[in-house]
Amino acid sequence: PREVVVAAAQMGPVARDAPRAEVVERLLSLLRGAAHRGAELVVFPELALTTFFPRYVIDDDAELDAFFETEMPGPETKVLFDEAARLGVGFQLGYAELTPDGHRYNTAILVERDGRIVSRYRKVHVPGHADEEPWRAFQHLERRYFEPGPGFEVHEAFGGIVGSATCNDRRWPETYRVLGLQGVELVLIGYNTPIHYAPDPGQDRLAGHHNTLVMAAGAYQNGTWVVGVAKGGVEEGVWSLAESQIISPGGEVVARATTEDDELVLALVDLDRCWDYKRTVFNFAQYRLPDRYRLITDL
Ligand code: CDT
Repeated sequence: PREVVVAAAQMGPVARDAPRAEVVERLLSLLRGAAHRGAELVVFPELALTTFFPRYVIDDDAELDAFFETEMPGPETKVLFDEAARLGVGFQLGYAELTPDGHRYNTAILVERDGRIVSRYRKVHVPGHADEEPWRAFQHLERRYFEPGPGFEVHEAFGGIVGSATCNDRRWPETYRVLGLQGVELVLIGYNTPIHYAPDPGQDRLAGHHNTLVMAAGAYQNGTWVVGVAKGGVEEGVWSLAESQIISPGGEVVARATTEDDELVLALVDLDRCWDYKRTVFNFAQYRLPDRYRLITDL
């Protein structure tokens, strides 16, 4: 079997003024713990290096830029790349990316066990709002700070076919289906999900339910493993969902976090199990009828 031990490296809160070096130290500790337990791939959350800064209105460019990385690895993150390569462990890391030509993305980079950068995914579904909305208890200004990325790609890595998605992407069936159509076997998803949803607080009590619901559906309907990794807990007064989890192609949660802190959630992921579904009930070539789906397949 094509087996890979995967660790979801959940993080607790990161303070607004936390120095990068201190956060990287936490990532190193998770990385070493995961390697010690046999992990070959460690998945860190969305925007793992900083607090979830879209909750703030930031007008000062220098202040905003301090939350962004202009190179990866950069001076503060190189130690993580070096240690991972030394341990022979790959990883996915979410961070805010500022490109040389001034574009800003909510990005996740995938790094192989030998330190090679496999892919750089830029979040497609950018949620929230662009202008300050003072009636909210806290802001969700991702649409002020990030452009949508170009789309979903898969890559051969860790002995299988791997794709990435970020937070809000996981709520959209198109995310998994576009990856599924490229044969994805392992989808890696970091998230920061405030439990309070200001436009409709009635949804708050369902935050955990929706998290598992969408990832399990995406896994099953496309015959793929899904790894969901939170930055959770109460960060600068805002409570975010933890509940990191690893979900099989049958849609079952096989491992799940039990805290809202830095915590490793490990599973032995058998990539061959994807084909139980990909060659039967979800054999796309045999059963999909795209011409009946015109409304979603034609722009
Ligand atoms: N980071 C991120 O994308 N968070 C959103 C918050 C809610 S907007 C519906 C999420 O989908 O979890």
